Amino acid sequence: MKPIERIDDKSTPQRDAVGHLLRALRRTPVELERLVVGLSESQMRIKRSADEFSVTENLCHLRDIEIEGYKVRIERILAEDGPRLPDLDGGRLAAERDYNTQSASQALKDFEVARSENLFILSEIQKHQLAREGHLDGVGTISLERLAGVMQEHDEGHISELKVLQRWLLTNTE
Ligand code: NI
Repeated sequence: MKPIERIDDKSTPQRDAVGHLLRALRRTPVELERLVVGLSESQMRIKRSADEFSVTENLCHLRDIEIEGYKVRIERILAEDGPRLPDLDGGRLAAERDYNTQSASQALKDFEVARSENLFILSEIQKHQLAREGHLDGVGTISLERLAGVMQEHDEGHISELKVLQRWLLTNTE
């Protein structure tokens, strides 16, 4: 059966691409919840190796990047002309903030709130505002629309990592 899509008379190919992106961003919290179901708090803290994130570290990382990375970047691109946006070092934050001692379920809740706030802004702004740009360290000039693409790719990377980790935890630990 064909999925039912909302028909919008004013839709354009560009709007459709953005709509697709926003729907993907909206699915991430649901995917994450699905990936942690059945795992205990102690399983979620297990690291397969020193340089891989545990489930808890992944969730804390996604939360902080959403709040201190994407939320700040979206707001600054909208408020300033071509702001210079610093990169965030996820590995350093994980160590400094001792992610693995934090609550995974709280991190996921906080991520969900921040994600829905970001989606609210991205879905409410005018089409021309999606072309507004900032300069992201290590990436270069980036439009708001491209930033949403970067968010989606970042989600995708961590979801794939969590899928492998979840399978491994369910097979190798209790
Ligand atoms: Ni990351």
